[in-house]
Amino acid sequence: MSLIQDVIAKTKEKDPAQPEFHQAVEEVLNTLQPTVERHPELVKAKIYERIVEPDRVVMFRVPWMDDDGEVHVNRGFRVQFNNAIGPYKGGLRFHPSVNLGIIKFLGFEQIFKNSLTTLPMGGGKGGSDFDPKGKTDNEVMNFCYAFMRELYRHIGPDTDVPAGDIGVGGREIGYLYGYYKKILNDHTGVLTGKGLEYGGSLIRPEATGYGAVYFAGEMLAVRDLDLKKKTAIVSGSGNVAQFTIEKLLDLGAKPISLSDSSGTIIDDAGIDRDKLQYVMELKNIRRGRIKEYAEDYDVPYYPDLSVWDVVKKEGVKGELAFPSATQNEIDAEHAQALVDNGCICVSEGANMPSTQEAVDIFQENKLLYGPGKAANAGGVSTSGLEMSQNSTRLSWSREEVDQKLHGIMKSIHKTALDAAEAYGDSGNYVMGANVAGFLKVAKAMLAYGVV
Ligand code: NDP
Ligand code: 2IT
Repeated sequence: MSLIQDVIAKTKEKDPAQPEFHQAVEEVLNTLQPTVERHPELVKAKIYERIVEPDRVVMFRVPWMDDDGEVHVNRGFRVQFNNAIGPYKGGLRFHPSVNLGIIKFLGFEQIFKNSLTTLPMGGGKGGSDFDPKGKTDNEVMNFCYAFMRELYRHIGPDTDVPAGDIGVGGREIGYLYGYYKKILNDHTGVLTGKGLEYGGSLIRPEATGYGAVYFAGEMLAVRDLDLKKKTAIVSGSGNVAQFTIEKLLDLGAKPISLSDSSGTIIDDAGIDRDKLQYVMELKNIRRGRIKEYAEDYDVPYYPDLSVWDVVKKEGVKGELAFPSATQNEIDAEHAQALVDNGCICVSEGANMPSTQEAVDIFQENKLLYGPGKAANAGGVSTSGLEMSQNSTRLSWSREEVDQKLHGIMKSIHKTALDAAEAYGDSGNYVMGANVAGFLKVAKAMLAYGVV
């Protein structure tokens, strides 16, 4: 058995109940064979065996009380995966589906994503199986305080800097940061995605969605194409989906879809700025369901179907796809439907939204396919810029941050393309992103010796 296959097999054997983590490890390692051949020093130092093992896993009990005085117990996680090139960095996800395997997959992906950003950040991820849906602000606050009551001892501005992910946005970061500051009496850059009044960065809320669109623009430019007048299929309706739509509108594309875990809307006339404003109010303030969009704008609503189910069922056409909800939302049949309906470019706002079979179909059909760890790296990149501003106690203008974000996305695109070329699979962004992200971390690990 080859080294790579051996590491994959052992990873599965050790933690058999972590399918998402296995999928992420397989996806990365299966592209790293050329590095095994060219870098015997990495093989000798057992870097491949070491990189799939987190530096540290923290799991904890989170007891909290709801508004009726009932006690609940959730589980909290922080996986500090690798800090070879900088402090652990990565989001917190609050969603009922969260378990150790999901946090490990996200933390593992984050190592390579953060390496690609050009900024000094290691990989980590955390979260809880807490479901913020249907909870009052007071209950969310109680939960965030209870979560931070344990997490605070494991993080720090030079140790580990969490941020948002699914179910963790500005409101949650405010409560988490407020409690950290209270108990430590430190006003420091320990979380990113903070409000502007207390150390946040302009453009951080926008960054993941904007970045995914910038990345699509870079991929299209390779074939002398651009975003103008292209129809874009977007999934989700949260932070990433909203700002993907905003940047698509800025650059002249036509977004036509949105979803949440209850269903999907398709708006053939296009989601314009007024409708986007409505969605932001609906989702961020009223915390309502996307079904209301269909009722208020008289467009079709598909209950219990994902955007990609609807693409398959109704033959929805669009040149661009921006999966921006969750992992494994696009399977092989969805991918084939996208190809059949004229899709030429997929830029992943979500983490691992396409199954391996779906990725194979995109690549066999020569789509421009930007994997999440490259395409959605704008979010964590801007978190890195927030850390820099906090360290220097300065804040940069919107234009400055946006320009840096755009520059980083261009650099990630070029780095991935160059590595794909150099390691023998020209145009393969998956392989290029994995190889480039891996080599930087691997060389740092090598420099430290066996530690
Ligand atoms: P939000 O919580 O703001 O929004 C998530 C959206 O996806 C909601 O519309 C939600 O619907 C939907 N969704 C979540 N889980 C599921 C599910 N299991 N099935 C169907 N729909 C689901 O999260 P974000 O927009 O921040 O995150 C979206 C994706 O982007 C995630 O994969 C995340 O890891 C990734 N990402 C986020 C970054 C960030 O900076 N926020 C950075 C890089 C990647 P509902 O409201 O019904 O739950
Ligand atoms: O998946 C991700 O990159 C994020 N959720 C953002 C992490 C961060 O630290 O900003």
